[in-house]
Amino acid sequence: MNLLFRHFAMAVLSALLAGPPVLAEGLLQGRIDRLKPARAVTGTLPGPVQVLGYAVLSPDSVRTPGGLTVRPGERIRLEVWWKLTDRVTTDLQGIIWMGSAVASARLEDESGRHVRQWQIGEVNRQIFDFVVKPQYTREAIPYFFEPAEQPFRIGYIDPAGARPLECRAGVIRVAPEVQVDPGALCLSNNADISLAKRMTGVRKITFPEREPLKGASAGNVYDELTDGIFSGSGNSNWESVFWGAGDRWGADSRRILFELVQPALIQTVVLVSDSPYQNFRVDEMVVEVSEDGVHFLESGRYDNRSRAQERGLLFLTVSGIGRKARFVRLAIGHDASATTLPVSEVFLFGSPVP
Ligand SMILES: [Ca+2]
Repeated sequence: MNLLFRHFAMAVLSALLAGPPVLAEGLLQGRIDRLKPARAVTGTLPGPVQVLGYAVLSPDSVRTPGGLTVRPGERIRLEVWWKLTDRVTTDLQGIIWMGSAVASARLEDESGRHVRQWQIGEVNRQIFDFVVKPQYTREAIPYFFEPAEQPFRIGYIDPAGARPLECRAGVIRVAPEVQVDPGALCLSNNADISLAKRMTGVRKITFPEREPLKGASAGNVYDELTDGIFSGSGNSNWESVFWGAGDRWGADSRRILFELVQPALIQTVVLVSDSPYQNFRVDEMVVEVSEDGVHFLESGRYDNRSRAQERGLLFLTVSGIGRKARFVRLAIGHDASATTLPVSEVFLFGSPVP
């Protein structure tokens, strides 16, 4: 056991023992061992139950130098440590919030003893199954290169009052929703990408057949595609361009053409569509590349039907393209139930070819 951990374990142990000892020594050692991956939370609130800490238990996750990393959409087990500090007479409901995802269960220990049956000072853990779903905002923009720590909250409510009595923040290290090769650059120079990872690789954006409409806060339909997902208003739907539905899939009327400054090896294309309503969304994308602007070659197709069931930011992604191009053309489509195709942003990733 390394010294630092021993220090941490002793600190946790003294926190657990703040009340009268309630556990046999062997049991306690077992609990301390279970706390190895835990992150402690500090401070107290007036509620009768405190959150001491939590641990992420996820067999499918990978350990990276920065810590345990989970993937968006992954179902993980979150272990929460509760401590009863005052008498509880009603049912309480433990809750985990992350973005728009919520996991909730009656607050109880592992053997099913409800918090009403606990002794004051007692510490227990409870496991929540939980889907990792980051919620993106102007303050928490999507990322493509490295994992990032995403906040979540642990708390509980009194079902009668429906009022959170306790709420604590934690973080989970979450891999990018779309992972881009760390060696690539953002050729489309999108404002959401750090300056070190982007360049002015696009000379001109055009709409070969028909310009889209402007969203409520869009400056113009060209800049809107690269000025940031939440730029200006902070509302990713207002910061979009729109096409109406009604054209058959395969029609050429909703295409976006990027002319690059110089040839580049195109790796990944991401089109971000904000879908606040079921009928506002883009379902399909075809990526074509060309060296001369005349002969185009289909290089990938996004067609994930399950996206039709999801709201929020949809990332239509084609990766592993690996083709040299001076022109990249995207055609977008929808299935029968969509009426409006919003495009918030388009990211082109790759490397310039000298
Ligand atoms: Ca935008």
